[in-house]
Amino acid sequence: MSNMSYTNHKLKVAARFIYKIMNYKITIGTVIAVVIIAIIAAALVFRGGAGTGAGSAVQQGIQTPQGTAVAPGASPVASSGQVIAPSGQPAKLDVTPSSPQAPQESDPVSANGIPSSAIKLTVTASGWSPSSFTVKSGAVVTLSITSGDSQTHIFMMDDPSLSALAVGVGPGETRVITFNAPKSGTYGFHCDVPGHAARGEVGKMIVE
Ligand SMILES: [Cu+2]
Repeated sequence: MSNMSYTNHKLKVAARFIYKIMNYKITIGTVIAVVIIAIIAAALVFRGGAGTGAGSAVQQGIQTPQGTAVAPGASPVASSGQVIAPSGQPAKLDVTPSSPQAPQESDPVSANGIPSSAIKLTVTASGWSPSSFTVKSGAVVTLSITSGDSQTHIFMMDDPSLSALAVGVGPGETRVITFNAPKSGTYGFHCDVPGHAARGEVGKMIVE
């Protein structure tokens, strides 16, 4: 073996070795890339479930054994159109808010997580907007309550027969509540934070 061919041979071995290493690196790189893509995909799916997907979940509704809820934490509506309380029974409106017999307020929802079916009420120190809304007796009603300023507000119906319909929101927060509208009549509501109703945070629900 001449010196030249020996060097050639060494180069070939080295080239083969580098090729193998590169191949190996490509393989590792590919695996890492696949893992990273999988993690990103999983994160997107997870975020979708909690955030943007809540929007699509709202469109489709959140399926529960009792029925479909418009937002996480809100009471589901059975196929019969009856809002179901955590007790498993039809939600009652003359009970303590958030009690097992009451329709439940949702977890905070993002602006684009507000169900399209909701009647959207915003409250600030200037009052409720809108300050009145109309629904049909027995109909499934979803109210979204938004604090439009840097204060905490509490939506509450005036009439004790609707005591369960209370929703508290922190500054800038939105929550929803779904219930079956009571018998026809005009029902006042107010903000239950001391002093807020007196400064004009009042409105009315008209049930036809
Ligand atoms: Cu208030």
